[in-house]
Amino acid sequence: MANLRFYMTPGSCTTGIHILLEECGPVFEVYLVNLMAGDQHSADYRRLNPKGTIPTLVLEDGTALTDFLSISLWLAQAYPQKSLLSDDLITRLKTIEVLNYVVNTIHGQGFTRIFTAEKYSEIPAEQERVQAQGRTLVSEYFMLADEWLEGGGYLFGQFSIADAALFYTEFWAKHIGLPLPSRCQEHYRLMLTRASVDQVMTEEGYGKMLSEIRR
Ligand SMILES: N[C@@H](CCC(=O)N[C@@H](CS)C(=O)NCC(=O)O)C(=O)O
Repeated sequence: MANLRFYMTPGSCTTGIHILLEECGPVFEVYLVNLMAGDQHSADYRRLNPKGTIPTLVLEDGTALTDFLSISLWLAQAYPQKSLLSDDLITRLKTIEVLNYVVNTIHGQGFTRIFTAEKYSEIPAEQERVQAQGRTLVSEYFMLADEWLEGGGYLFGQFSIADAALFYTEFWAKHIGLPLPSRCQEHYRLMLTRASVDQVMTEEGYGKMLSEIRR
């Protein structure tokens, strides 16, 4: 049977899926997608993922899953012993709600403005405004995540697919010097204590920075 094939870019949203893959432990092959070079637009990649986005996970039977939600739900189902998603229906649904918010709102509405302002305007002065708006939005969006972390620790008592998603956005905030609200900061630190996160950050080239990024 073929291995899983994981299409990723270090330091991108695929970091969250990379963490979940390490938590689950399957053998998988890594394919680096160089976004700056435009690999995501190549004909070969578009055949797998017509949206031209990462992550993509190709399953053993050749099925390509092409977004964070579907891949993380597949991993949670395929490795039930890892308890990445609660057995309780309402907690499951709430986990999916939060994950969706992180990926589509914090990332999709907020960070996308900061990292890809050129998609919003071709005019440099306007791009600066779009980035500033992105920073304001991300700060607002994190306030809601901070409320969800009221009890401290992980979002839903134990580590879940939503924590992996929240982590990559927290890492981005730290990376661009955007202050995290206190509970998100604690959640970020907690995530950095996990062996899978340590391994992934090292493999993705942030090993030398680990002491710095723990702050
Ligand atoms: N909703 C998508 C978002 C994925 C996404 O936007 N990924 C970014 C990288 S973090 C990307 O592929 N960008 C490609 C581009 O900007 O051309 C998902 O859940 O996977």
